[in-house]
Amino acid sequence: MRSAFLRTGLVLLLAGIIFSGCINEKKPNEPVTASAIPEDNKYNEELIKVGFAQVGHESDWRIAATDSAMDTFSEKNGFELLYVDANNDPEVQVNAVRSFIEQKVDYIVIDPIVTKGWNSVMKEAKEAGIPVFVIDRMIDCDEDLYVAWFGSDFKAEGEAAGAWLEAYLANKGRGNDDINIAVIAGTDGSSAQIGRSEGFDKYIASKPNWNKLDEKDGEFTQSGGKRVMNEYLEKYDDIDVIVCQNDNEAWGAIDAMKTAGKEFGREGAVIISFDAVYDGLADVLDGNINADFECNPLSAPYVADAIRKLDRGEQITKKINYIDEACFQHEDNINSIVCGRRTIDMITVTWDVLLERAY
Ligand code: GYE
Repeated sequence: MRSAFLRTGLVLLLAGIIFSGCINEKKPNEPVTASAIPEDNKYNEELIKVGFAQVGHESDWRIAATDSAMDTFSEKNGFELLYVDANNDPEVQVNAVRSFIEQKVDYIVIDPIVTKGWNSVMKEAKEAGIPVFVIDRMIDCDEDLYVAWFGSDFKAEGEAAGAWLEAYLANKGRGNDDINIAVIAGTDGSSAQIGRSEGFDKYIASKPNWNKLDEKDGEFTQSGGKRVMNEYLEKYDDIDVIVCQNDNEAWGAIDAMKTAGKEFGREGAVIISFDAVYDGLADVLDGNINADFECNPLSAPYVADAIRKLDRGEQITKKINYIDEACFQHEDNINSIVCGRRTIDMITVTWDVLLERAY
């Protein structure tokens, strides 16, 4: 968290501190039972036992997603939550799912760090008769091994960023200039990285005057973003656009630019970001980030609804479920962008927009 705007977002700040306090207190890989109910408590038997294998705690987006899951799968909502923070380690995450199977949970929820490596454990869950839900990042396994997925269309986010950049540069009279683009990617092999890169690369491929200098993994963290940006500043003299695949990486890139005395955002190199968390949008309002493409972290309530349906014996018919998202800009100069068959309104960030932010 880095913006001065936080001072005004007191409620959010307090919530964040309380929450991140909770997260930091436990060891990353240790399974945690969210509801402290004694084993022999009769009420416990009526709770729906859910095991959630979370990616880690790498970003503000992730903290918001975990917060939402803790809130949703709470005892007061009728759940007992077994929670594992995999600390960005795919092996830990697969083992967490195995431990949920051993503990005979009623349902498993996975936010897969990377798309690959899931078939065996997913088959084990199926054989044990435990329904699995996938959220946020996508999984690469046989579709009948999970009930449904809820999350964002990452490729569409990348395409929206490309369409915005095209419109923005045209608006500035730079539509035919040579444009050097450096990308700070998210965790290599995660569907969020794969989709955002694919979507944006489509635009790069269609513009002969856009040149992608580099794309390196910043692991979706502020420190990763800073490290990669420092490498780019050493290597390339002329960077026109920096694409950061999440807000934390954008903050890291901004740190590196400031230290190097380089201008960015409204004053210099265009900065594009994804997630649009509260602090990210505060930087859009400030003009440090030029445009931010939302990714909604609040998918847990959709899973809870689906679990309740299954519990009542109803069917879940829709396998792939996309959550709606918006696109934000600093300058009030682009009304809408066209992406394939979609027309998307650009929202210019104001104080009102910022204060309405749920995460
Ligand atoms: O963009 C990033 C997080 O999977 C969409 O993971 C998510 C990404 C999000 O750490 O901030």
